[in-house]
Amino acid sequence: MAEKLNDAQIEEAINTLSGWAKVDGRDAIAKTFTFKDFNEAWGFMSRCALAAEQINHHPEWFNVYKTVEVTLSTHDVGGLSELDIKLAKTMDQLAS
Ligand code: H2B
Repeated sequence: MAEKLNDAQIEEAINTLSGWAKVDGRDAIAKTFTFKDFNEAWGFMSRCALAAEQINHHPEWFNVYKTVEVTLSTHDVGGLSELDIKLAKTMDQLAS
């Protein structure tokens, strides 16, 4: 079972990420990815879905045309865990 990160750990983890920010009023992080078109956005989502399945940790996301709004949180612990940080890094790699 993943362990819930405390505030100091969250702060430290966010500093290792690019473009991710804490969500107001919730233990979660979010980032909006913008692509050239729907094809690229969907390709990104497909690659992320496979990566998410591999680590059994899944994003909350919302897609409109070429933008993908992603929120990461660990539902099992009611907050953020290392799994969110790991998935955020993987998504950044898959977007570039
Ligand atoms: N994804 C996320 N984001 N948080 C979780 O707590 C979580 C998950 N738990 N994917 C996993 C699946 C769990 O529900 C299953 C039973 O392993």
